[in-house]
Amino acid sequence: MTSLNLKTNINRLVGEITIPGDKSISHRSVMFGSIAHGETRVTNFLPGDDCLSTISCFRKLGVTIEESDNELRITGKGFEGLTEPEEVLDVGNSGTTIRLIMGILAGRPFFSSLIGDESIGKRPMTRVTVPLKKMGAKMDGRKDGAFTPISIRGGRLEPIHYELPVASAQVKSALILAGLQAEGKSTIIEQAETRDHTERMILRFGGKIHKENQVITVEGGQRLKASTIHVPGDISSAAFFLVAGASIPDSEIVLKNVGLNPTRTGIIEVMEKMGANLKVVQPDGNSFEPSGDLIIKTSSLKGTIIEGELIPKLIDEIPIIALLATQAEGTTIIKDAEELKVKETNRIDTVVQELRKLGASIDATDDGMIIHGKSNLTGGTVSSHGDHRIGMMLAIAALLCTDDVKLENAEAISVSYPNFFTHLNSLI
Ligand code: SPQ
Repeated sequence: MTSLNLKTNINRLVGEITIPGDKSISHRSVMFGSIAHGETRVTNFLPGDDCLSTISCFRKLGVTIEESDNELRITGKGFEGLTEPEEVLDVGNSGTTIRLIMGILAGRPFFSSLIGDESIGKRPMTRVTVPLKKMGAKMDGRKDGAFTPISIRGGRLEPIHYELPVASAQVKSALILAGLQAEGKSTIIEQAETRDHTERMILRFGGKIHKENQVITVEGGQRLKASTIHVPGDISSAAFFLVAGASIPDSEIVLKNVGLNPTRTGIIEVMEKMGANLKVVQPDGNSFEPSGDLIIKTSSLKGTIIEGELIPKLIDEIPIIALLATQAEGTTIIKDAEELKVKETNRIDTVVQELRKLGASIDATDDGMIIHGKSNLTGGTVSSHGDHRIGMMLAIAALLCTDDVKLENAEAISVSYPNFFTHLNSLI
């Protein structure tokens, strides 16, 4: 457990950062590279702990993955090239790895078992195991299949017609990956649009998938072909610097190479509504995943309401948006976000608990939080609770604090942003 004394009382942040690769797209590039035929090359892959767990799982499934400084080379032999693992597959802290890999393993004619860390052991898996079992996979786990360890004996799959009970890109993706192996056409209906990186990957790897009004259809038995993937920067990582730049006086930060997939840009929408001085420059809408640069300057902010269909488009940014709201005039209400309770931590509780320690006026509700601004933040000892996004939010909060701040469990940050502190220090 690493404790860090954080930088506090910062009165200016200036500079340029190239945002590291998107975590969701990095995971999927390894998965699709592994189930496609031929050599896939991936540049700007995120070397965070979560994505390294995905590489390790696919190596145990018999896939050759070579890493050099700037590139991953994955030799895929199709779904049928995956082989029975001799060891347990350890997903570490990564919900994306475990839920998506279940969709792949459900259709493979062999036995596999999945474990993860303490946090993964508390995250619900029934949302994936129930529909996959309906398709014909044999799966089990602790508490009737709800929690890790999970065992899978995959095989022949029936297609599924399924209305997702939660707005979750991970559940949707697991069913699409199983649907690609089923005998016939599967239909998956989303209740709210969630990140669509899996759908975009299928097209990039030469496959077909159809989407209309949140109804997705995918045919089984498609042969995917290797591709080249350039992973754009992660908007969820950029979010920490957007909030820092908007809240700290005399600041101007340029964030290069940020993914601007419209299913992920909810934070831009909210910050604009709050009055942020934020510009999107040089957007490249032609790549399979759009990207561009962002410029954020010190802003005079006002409170807002964040709810409904916007929530899945900024779900991972809510901890840092809560901090932003402490620096806005008036009240901010976040609702319809009960999914926060089943992330790496219960992010409603951890955000409220830790920001209160620093002097914020914030209350938890059943499905979100209410924040009263503008607060002067003081100091204290805070903890990431092992959650990377809580750790980074607290490091940005410290910049605004007048007294000393110590962060416990700081090592969690390497899950999604290993060089976070190098980038932050370069702006001070
Ligand atoms: O992978 P993991 O641990 O679930 O990561 C998180 C995060 O904050 O990085 C959530 F805790 O992001 C999820 C996100 O919340 C990544 C993801 C994806 O890549 O498909 C989808 C979202 O989860 P969900 O449950 O809504 O599908």
